[in-house]
Amino acid sequence: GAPGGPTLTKRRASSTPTTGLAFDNQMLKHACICGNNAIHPEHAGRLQSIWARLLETGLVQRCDRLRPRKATPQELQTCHSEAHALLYGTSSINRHKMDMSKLSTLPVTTFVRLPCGGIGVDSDTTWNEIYTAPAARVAVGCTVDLACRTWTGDIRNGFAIVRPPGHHAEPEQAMGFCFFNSVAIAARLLQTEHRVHKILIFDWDVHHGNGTQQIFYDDPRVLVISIHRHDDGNFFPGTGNPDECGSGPGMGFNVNIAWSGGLNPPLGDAEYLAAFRSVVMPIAMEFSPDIVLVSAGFDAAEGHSANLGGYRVSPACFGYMTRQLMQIARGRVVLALEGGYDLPSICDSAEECVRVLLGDNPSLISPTELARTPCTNAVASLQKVIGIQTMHWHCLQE
Ligand code: 6DK
Ligand code: ZN
Repeated sequence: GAPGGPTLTKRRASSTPTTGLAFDNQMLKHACICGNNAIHPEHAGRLQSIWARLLETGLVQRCDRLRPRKATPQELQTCHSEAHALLYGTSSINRHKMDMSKLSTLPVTTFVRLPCGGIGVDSDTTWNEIYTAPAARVAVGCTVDLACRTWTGDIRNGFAIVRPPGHHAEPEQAMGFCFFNSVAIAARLLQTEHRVHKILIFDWDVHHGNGTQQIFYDDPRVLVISIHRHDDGNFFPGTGNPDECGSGPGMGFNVNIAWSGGLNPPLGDAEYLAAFRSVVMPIAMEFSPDIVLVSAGFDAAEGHSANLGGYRVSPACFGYMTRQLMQIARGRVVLALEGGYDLPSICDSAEECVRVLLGDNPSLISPTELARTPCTNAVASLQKVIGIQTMHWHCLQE
């Protein structure tokens, strides 16, 4: 059961649980010291504009806002090494308190000086000496609390409006704007603190969630399904081939829907709807999870340049995917923001997802997209993943 105490900042008079939202200003302070948003697309304006949209549309007022908190070192260490948790969970101003001997176990991770004048793990993953560590820990804490409160029934479902993102973060590797894998940590804590048996992690960010895949690769209790632009390994991070399907007891519990064929044509709703109908929903329903966690990046949305996505998934389609996932696990669905860089587009998509979580009627997918035949490359990608997964899932047979 839920531990007592006033964890929800605003308790509703009605006893019906509603959608939980998590957001905190601490996550806005993580920024490269160069201050140039044009070269660092994962910037605070993303969260600011989404939150402003949810406020001005009256959606925040209809939700329960969780009190944000920083994840503890113990929580971070459910998916990361002690050295990794210590290095990225500590501001440089608090370094003197850190046990440096722990860091010697970390393989060659040092910060580099970037051409822009800032500091980073790599040129994508910038590090602010003061503000990155608390921001990354708040992002994890928000995601964990929404997942646990959804599980206990305090809230019906939830959306963590967080940054920095997490799905590229591996046990000992920060990369691709990510330091800690928030969604993976939430899943591990559901397993250990709440004895949740079966968890589905669905990742619709346009980039493959390599960190999440790696963390649960041999675990049959966490089904990881990622749908991403792959282009035969030529799109970041390069992993996520459909033949990566799990190992040992986890064999068949990792599903990669990997689009290839570049941007001719750019993929859109028709392809994502086909993936949902033929792969995602059949496998998800056969697995029958107790809860669904979504790595909800919006960079497959229209408005993203070729290097950051190049696809044109509509806000209505993100709402549709959310609604579909609410059909399983008794509606226990928690979204956590990952990527998404075109501000108008990510605001539209996030707004639509919150409306669907609240139970409002979803926007209609355009009739053209509904009628369109998925492009040849996409059909081939779906056939490939079905061919590989068919031995693991009855629903895919014949
Ligand atoms: N770098 C993510 O969206 C992160 O999956 C994607 C990271 C892409 C790294 C390679 C890349 C650029 C591009 C343009 C300008 C600067 C750097 F983790 C998520 F945020 F979710 O395209
Ligand atoms: Zn992404």
